[in-house]
Amino acid sequence: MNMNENTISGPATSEEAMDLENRHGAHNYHPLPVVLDRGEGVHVWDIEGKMYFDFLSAYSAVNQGHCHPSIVSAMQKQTGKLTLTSRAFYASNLGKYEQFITEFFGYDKVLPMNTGAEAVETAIKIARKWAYDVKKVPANAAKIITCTENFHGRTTTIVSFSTDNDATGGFGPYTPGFEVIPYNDLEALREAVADPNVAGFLVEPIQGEAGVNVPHDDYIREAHAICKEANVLLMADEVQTGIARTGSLLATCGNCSCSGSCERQPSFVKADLLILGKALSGGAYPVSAVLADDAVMSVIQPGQHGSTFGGNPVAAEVAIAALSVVRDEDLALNARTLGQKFRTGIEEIAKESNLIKLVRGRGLLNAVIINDSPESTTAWDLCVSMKDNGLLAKPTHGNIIRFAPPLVITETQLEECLAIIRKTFVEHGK
Ligand code: IF1
Repeated sequence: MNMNENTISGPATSEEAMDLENRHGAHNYHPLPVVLDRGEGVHVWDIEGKMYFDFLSAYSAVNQGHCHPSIVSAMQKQTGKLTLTSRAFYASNLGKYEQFITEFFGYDKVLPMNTGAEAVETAIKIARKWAYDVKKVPANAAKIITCTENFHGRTTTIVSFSTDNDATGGFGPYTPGFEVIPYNDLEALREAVADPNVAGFLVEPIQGEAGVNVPHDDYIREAHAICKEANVLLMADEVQTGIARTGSLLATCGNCSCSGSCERQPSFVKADLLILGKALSGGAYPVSAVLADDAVMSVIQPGQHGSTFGGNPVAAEVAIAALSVVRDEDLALNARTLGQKFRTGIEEIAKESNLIKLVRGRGLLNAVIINDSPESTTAWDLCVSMKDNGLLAKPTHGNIIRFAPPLVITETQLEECLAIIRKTFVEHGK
């Protein structure tokens, strides 16, 4: 390969691309054997030009569809003007973005970051600082309650409270100050927050990685009440469930500015710390954020937190465009309507295929539990067969397949996808 050329010619085939990744990349993933080269809306194409329906959406980062034209054009326009200033100086469009996103979700302030894990780490720091400065918890004694089967990212502090040995094993020593309680268990939460040193309760409104674990309808609302009673911050990790994925703007769904077409989720609450990422940029750029009202966010003073790229000019324009798409195309309504159709369609297929144990989810965040042991390769084999039939999905844990298409999917496309899933499962089950 001639390194003098200003562009390195890429691999000509999928095989070559997989070989290059295998030889030169860390082996921290086990991807499905498909090499994606282009994306548009709900479709992606591999190097050979084969088209697929994308039913992973980059783990709910591409809610607005691949390469949404208004997000791409906002990004292209800003990239040619000013990409990065650092926060050492003001930037002409950061305040505009901060006003847009805080009004969009109904909070006083936003702290802009880049990845979901960074936003979770930011929320942990804010909650701890609030505990010391406001709740008067003794120094270094603040505790944060989290849940079994949580997934909040992969930093060493975050994996310190993971209950998944793959995520946490071999990365000690672990960060102290976290207590794990069973998910969807209000009594356990009530007991845990009785400790006066508890700063916050960090929770996913629906556990994505755990296999789209949907708690009972009033879990988040009741949890919020318990936290309020105990002077504990509710820290909602909506990195995966937020931005219309579950059929409303937020799975916790506080006071937001969605067009009002979304029915209020049963757990209609406003988290004290709202953690966003992924689809905040429509998958075009790493953008994450933590939102809070002044009583909480004011504990952070200059020099106490930040990041080089946090709130950069490109992120600001991309996020405004991405959120505008969610509002203008009413993606929450589409997710709720077609999500119900998806679950009904899977239940119909389950009548013909003994491979389906159950389907669960909310909006267009769904998972199918496969009727085989978590140690079996059935879920993986089904995903490889669906790939051959033109639909990309991936198992989350062992025998659970997550289905999460871009929220711009149409009813006709959904029916086409259900036909592919049916064909694959019925053929596989023979
Ligand atoms: C991978 C999982 C999903 C998240 C929630 C924070 C983050 C995530 C609720 C961190 C990220 C991603 C990470 C990605 C795969 C994907 C994932 F399988 F890892 F667990 F979606 F379920 N909170 N989830 O889901 O955000 O730092 O990644 O921007 O690590 O392979 P991030």
